[in-house]
Amino acid sequence: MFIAAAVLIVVLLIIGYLNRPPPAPKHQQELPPVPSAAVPPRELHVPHVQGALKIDGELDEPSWRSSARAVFEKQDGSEARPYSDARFMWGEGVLHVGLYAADHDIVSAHVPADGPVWQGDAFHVIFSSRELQHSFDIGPTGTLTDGERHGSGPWSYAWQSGAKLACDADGTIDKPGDNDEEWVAEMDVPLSSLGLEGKGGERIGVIARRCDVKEVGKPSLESPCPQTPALDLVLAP
Ligand SMILES: [Ca+2]
Ligand SMILES: [Ca+2]
Ligand SMILES: [Ca+2]
Repeated sequence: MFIAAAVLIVVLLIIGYLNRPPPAPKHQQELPPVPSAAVPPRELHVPHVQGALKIDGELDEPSWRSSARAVFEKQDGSEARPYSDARFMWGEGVLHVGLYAADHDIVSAHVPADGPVWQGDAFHVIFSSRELQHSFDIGPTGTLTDGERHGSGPWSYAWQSGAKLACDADGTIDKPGDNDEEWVAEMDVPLSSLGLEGKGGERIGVIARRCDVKEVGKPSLESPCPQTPALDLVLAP
């Protein structure tokens, strides 16, 4: 009788182990802190794009010069080194996002879209509106992992934003010791995927982090990763 009960307990423990929830992705555990009410998000007016953009990872269209810009900071509020910034424009139902990362040693995670791209060098951009968050994790080879979550629930990477992304690197990705320069992401996010209609005066919260690793899967060189202030994007009329 005792042996049968012991066997039953072991079987139940094994079933419980096999059915355990998967571990939370690394970046879910390291999400930027939700800004406290004492620090209101910084309002950033997002201008309308002038002329067409070629989504090629080069922010060389003249319109990018007048985009809204936020510089990444260390935890003490000083400008992060290596330098990185996030740029925003909008128009024709799309939010244009430019991400610039100075980087001497560019490392990619070698994962497919919607994989753990944050194991390599990556940007993590999180848009928030009420109880809904949308994340865009971007690696230097142009891999996008986009996800959605309700409140503080789990991220669903089955969610597809329909964003168009291109990255460009000045340097050699995954070849250390040859002094790379920078990598840049240029992305068009459909405003409808963020719950916006694409009208002047609409707002959405955003915060972006940039993590710089020396090797795939290793912790970021700077912890916590530099990030922009919490921003409240306002679409200019
Ligand atoms: Ca371009
Ligand atoms: Ca996805
Ligand atoms: Ca290199």
